[in-house]
Amino acid sequence: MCTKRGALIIFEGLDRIGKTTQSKLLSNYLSEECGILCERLAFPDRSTQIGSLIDNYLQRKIEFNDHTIHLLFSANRWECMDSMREKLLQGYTLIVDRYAYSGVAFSQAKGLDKKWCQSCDIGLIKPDLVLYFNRGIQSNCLSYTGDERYETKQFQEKVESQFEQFRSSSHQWKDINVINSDNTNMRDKESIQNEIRLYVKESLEKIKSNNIEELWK
Ligand code: NYM
Repeated sequence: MCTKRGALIIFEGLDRIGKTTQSKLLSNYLSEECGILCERLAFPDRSTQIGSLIDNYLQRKIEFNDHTIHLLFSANRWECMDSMREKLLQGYTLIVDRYAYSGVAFSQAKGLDKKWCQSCDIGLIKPDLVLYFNRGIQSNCLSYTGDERYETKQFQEKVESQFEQFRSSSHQWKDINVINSDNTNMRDKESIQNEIRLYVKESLEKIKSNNIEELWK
């Protein structure tokens, strides 16, 4: 029997911008209302041994230098590639909270070289769709009071300007504006979800073969 492969759909953006809520809503919608095989994952995947090192680093329990932690984030993606490829070929659509774009944007915000950052993730599975949660650079609607590393307003602004570089670099990249047009409030969850569903539908329809491409090649 010939099964069409699933799609790789990535949610990207700053911390606390609503990616997790929206990716869960999408995953439930696809599996429960559309009957589409679907799984949701997140990077970092804190359940693996490498993920546990990353978790300890983010919680400030251990230290790594910036290059080392970048490599660990990348390794954490690579260790999942075989099972992700297998799932896609079985027909599962994978909804993934963060991917290599976060890897590059967060490390570049710390001053690491872009080419070096990207090189570690060359050859990962190429996404069919990247939904970038965008707040508009001027908005103050998000507040950062978290305890994890990186959760400060100042650092998030640096990350945001690094994310910008990807926006026009790929036709799989779609901006989801999470702030209302008056720039004062978050848009309601339903309208964001409806916009996401349209992009996802379009992306699923475009998959015509089982071919899986490689990222940044
Ligand atoms: N992060 C995430 C990175 O710095 N590099 C990466 O490659 C990835 C995938 O980890 N602040 C950062 C972004 C977040 C933090 O992610 C934890 P989350 O989605 O809050 O679990």
